[in-house]
Order: sequence, then C-alpha cells, then structure tokens
Amino acid sequence: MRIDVVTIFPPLLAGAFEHSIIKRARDRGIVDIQIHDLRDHTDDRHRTVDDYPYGGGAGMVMKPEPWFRAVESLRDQGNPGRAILLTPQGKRLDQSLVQRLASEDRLIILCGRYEGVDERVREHLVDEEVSIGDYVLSGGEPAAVVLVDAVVRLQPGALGSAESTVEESFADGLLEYPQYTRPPEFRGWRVPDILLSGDHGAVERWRREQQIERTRQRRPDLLDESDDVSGATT
Ligand code: 6GU
Repeated sequence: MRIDVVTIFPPLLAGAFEHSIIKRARDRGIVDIQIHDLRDHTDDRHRTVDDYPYGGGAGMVMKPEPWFRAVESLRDQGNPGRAILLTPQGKRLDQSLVQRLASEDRLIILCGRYEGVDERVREHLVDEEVSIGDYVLSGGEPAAVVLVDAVVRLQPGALGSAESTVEESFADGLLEYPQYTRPPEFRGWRVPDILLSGDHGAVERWRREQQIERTRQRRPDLLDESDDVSGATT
C-alpha cells in the first residue's frame, strides 16, 4: 500500500512513522509512506498557504491552489489513490471505516488546519472527509498519525502473531479483558486465582465474561452494535 501525507508540518509526522509496527511495515515493504510539504507547492516568495476569509470573520482559510497542485502532482505519478481530507467535519473514524480505507491501494491524506480549508478543495479535489472524534485539534496532523497507524496495522504481514490475536478480539466489538503479568502479588493486590489455575477452559470463559461486563459498564453503545455475544456454539 502507498500512503502520501500532505502537511504544512512534515516534522510533526516524520518521527511518528519511524518506530514500532509502522517502521517494521515500511522496512518490510508492506507500506510506502511519503510525507510532502504543502509549501513546496506554492509559488510566492513567502510560500503562502492561507489567506483571509471572504465575508470576514476570525481565523485564516487554507488557499485552494497549493492543495490542487500538491495532490495533482502526486496523481501524475500514476495511481490516483483516494484523497482523504482530515477535518472535524468529516465522517467519524471507527474500525469499519479503518478497514475500508486499509483495503485501498493508495491513500493521499490532506492535513487541514482547524480554522478551515477553501470549500473548493472539499468539493472538487477530495474524495472523502474524515474526523477522528468529537473534539478539537489545531490541525489534522495528529489525526493523520492515528489514521495511518490504524490502517497500517491491518496490512497483511504488518503484525506478528502475538499482536494479531489482540486485533481479533477487538474485531468482535467488545473491549479487552483485564490483563496481568508477574508478580502474582504486588503491594497486596493479587492476580485473580483463575488465571493461575492452569484451567484453560475456565480462563477463556472468565475472559469472555469480563469482556462483556466491562463493555456493558463502560461502552454499552458497543453491545448494541456487536454480534451475538453469548459465546454459545449452538
Ligand atoms: Cl481530523 N482535525 C481537526 N483539526 N480536529 C479534529 C479532527 C481532525 N478529528 C477530530 N478533531
């Protein structure tokens, strides 16, 4: 998969893609991630990317020309990809949207700034607008890190076998069960006996119950959407 990210703050993104699972996926050739500076697509001495809003009001608006030049120059390289604008006005990201985007063979991610992007970019350049949740970020860059991480870990071969088990259990729409490691007692707090029992069937049943109970308490909205949670095998 190829991912291009266009931003006015390339250094904010570069480091985030040089560690852990994303780095390994890049090293293995599973994903090709390229970061581009929007200002390289301006033609004035000050490399201007924003201007005052028509009609007045606070804040600046990102100009259309640099975005069109940047994305069109990337598309000239062949594969048009899917252009995604990161904005709080977009569709809210969830795992099913991540899965759909992960199945594209190229994404071009545009990091908008919070105050706004000229509407012609949305209407005539971008294929889709995405938000990562109902809160305000100063720009799309942290959202790009979130989106790229979520998409890359779904690429075949990106995860080791230990990591992919975790992925499966969120895929059923439930929160994770409580995890423990050694020591068996820490400051008087003991690991639940059942986990030390060696009874694998009992451990599995306990974990399932914990997942359901934890989801009921913290995220009842997920239970409505999740498939049959009974664990029954007909
Ligand atoms: Cl994608 N951008 C900004 N600026 N704020 C956000 C967001 C994106 N998603 C949630 N808040």
